[in-house]
Amino acid sequence: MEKSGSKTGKKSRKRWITDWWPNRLNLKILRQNCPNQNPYGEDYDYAREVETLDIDAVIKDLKDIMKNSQDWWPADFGHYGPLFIRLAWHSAGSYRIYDGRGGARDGSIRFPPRINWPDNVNLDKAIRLLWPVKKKYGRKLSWADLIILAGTVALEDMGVKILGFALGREDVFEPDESPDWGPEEEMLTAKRGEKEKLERPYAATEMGLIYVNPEGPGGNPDPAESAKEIRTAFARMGMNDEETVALIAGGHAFGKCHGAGPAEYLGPDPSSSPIEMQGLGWKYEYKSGKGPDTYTSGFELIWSPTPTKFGIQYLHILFKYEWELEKSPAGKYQWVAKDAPEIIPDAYDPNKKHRPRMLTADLALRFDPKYAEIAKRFLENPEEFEKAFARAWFKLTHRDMGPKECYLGKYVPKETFIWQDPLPERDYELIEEEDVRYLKKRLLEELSVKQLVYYAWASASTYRNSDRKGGVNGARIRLYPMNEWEVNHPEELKKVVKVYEKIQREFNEEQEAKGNDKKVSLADLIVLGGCAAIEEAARKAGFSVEVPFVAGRVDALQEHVDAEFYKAIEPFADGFRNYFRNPESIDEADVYTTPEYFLVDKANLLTLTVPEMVVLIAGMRVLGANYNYSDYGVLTDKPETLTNDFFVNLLDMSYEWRAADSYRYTFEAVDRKSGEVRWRATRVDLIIGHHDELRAVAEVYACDDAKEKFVRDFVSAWAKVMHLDRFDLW
Ligand code: HEB
Repeated sequence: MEKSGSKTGKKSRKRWITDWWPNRLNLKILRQNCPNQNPYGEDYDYAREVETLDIDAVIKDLKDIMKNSQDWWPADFGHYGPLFIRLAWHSAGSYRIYDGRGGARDGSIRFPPRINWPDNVNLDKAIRLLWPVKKKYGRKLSWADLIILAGTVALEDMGVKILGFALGREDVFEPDESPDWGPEEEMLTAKRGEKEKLERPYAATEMGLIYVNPEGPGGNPDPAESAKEIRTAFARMGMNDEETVALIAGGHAFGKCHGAGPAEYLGPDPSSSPIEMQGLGWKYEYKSGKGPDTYTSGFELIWSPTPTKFGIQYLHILFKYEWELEKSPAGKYQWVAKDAPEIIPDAYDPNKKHRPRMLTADLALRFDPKYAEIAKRFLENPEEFEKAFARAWFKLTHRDMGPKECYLGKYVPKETFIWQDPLPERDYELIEEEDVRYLKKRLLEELSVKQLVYYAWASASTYRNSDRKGGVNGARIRLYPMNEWEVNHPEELKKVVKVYEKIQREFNEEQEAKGNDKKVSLADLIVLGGCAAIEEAARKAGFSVEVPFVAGRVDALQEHVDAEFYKAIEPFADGFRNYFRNPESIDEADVYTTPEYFLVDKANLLTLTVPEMVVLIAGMRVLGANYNYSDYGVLTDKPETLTNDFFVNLLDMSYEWRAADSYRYTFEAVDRKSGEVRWRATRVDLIIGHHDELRAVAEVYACDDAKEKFVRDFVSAWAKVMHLDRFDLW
């Protein structure tokens, strides 16, 4: 057998299971970053470690290294600040609101695919320049925090009055494979035509970019068209026009673009570079290949006469001159200011001066009427501009960290932002054991098991660990826009909420009458309803269990809800409730469009393991908590009873399953003997019998000795989901 890279020069590559069966549902995303793979060990607690960090010492060290140019990668203008800002921005800027993935919180810009993206050329150098700082602070300072801190300190060092900074981003030790970044076979696909452009859910407009092509859409230097792309890309990042203009104009106040020579001298990305490069990539074999001879993006330009000092020079120049299309030494379209004097310094030669230059994407801020209006306002009001930039930068770099409770360190800003999912402060006593018992009884008197389970799940399962947003706390489900989400049965929801509110009111009034300061929140009540229903359903199955419950949730008001955000993320699939909005879109040849793919995707966002996912599906089905309370997958004759019937009947060979619609979304089980239709189910149900690994789990729970195990495991998986957003309990 030939080994890869053998002396004959012939390369044979191993084939992986995903190569042979590309449409096999991949469960690997539920098994990532296992605690035993963390070299710091299983009881490493980053939050505790970073609390003891001397952040002022780190800031001082950062300011020193920023101005200490290294021969192996010299600093333009003697300052690494602009490079560090670009690093932080590219670390944070891959975040997309759609699923909360990407972003800076886990430091995964250090790993493929992100480190290899064409957009991230030479950020490997930026990370290496930070190594001495990382080395000095070790376990107390994650790369993820260090990268964002470096960019933020750079801004401050170059004159921006920043808003603050929060620590608390814990590193991963393997790349997160859950974000679907788009097809990874080819980068910069827009060149192949309109159709190839990345669609939702992807944040970028082209593969390999974190936002847009700087040269213009697909390399076409049209500023107005570029503006459209920027608007789309930044909206997917959750940024409005004002934030977008502030970020670009603020960011490009600094630094330069690098494209000193032709692209063909540029070596491969870090992962494809030879072993002696030790993780660095993009070796540039043109002249010295560094300093004045650097190739990063292939553009060669400097925006501002003061590239290491914050200000409105960029905006001033943008509007002052007419712009002429030219090509960079690397042959890329860029713009030069017509009839402008040479007012721009050189990055290395004090005797050299340049004319101002811009990217097509920069001119978008002038040639798009909406952007132009904002940009001019900023130009005329420099203080407003600085404030808007600082706010947008803070949001950009913190929005994937979750609520303020997750922020650590002494520089956390006092101000609260709507995108942090703020909650009011609790100013009453918590309910106690006897209240819990009483309230559970009340809930069961007024609502059915399936209703209680449905709405507890509907509330809690909005949580996504990617950006720690959503969850049951705040009882936002009763507020706009979640109260209008199709998956929440808006009409039914209204009625159910009234019942919860009635029970809440009665209880709280009674407490007040007794002179107690005790209250129950709607959010706690919703969770308690789930507990009561599951305990009741387990009792009916012959098991006595208590579903773990920790009181302490509060109720948000409408003003606490980031309505625009929650409107944008309305789910179109929730396999746990057998909900899938567009069966027509199912393409079995492309696993990424199937309901079962989105089931695993959601399980990942809920931090579930494979067994937890499987056991939850089975439990939710027998409890009847389906969308529209349909009977899909309710493979039991005793609904609302917590039996392992789902597994038993799914694996029962007396039935034969057949597709029941042309989309192959729903199926029927026919009794092999009588020919009668016995059950109905969806792809999400059947995948559990089809997929080898899921079936292996299902077999465990279908066994005669697993009835109680099923109940216990369901209860603990359920309780986990109900408490995912309880950052106060960490
Ligand atoms: Fe930027 C740079 C593009 C946004 C910041 N940028 C750069 C470059 C390019 C770009 C091409 C060059 C690179 C090299 O080196 O060559 N951007 C861009 C675009 C956009 C942006 C297209 C969208 C529209 N930026 C941005 C933002 C920020 C920034 C938002 C922040 C905030 N950048 C930046 C900086 C720099 C850049 C700082 C510089 C770097 C150096 O100097 O190194």
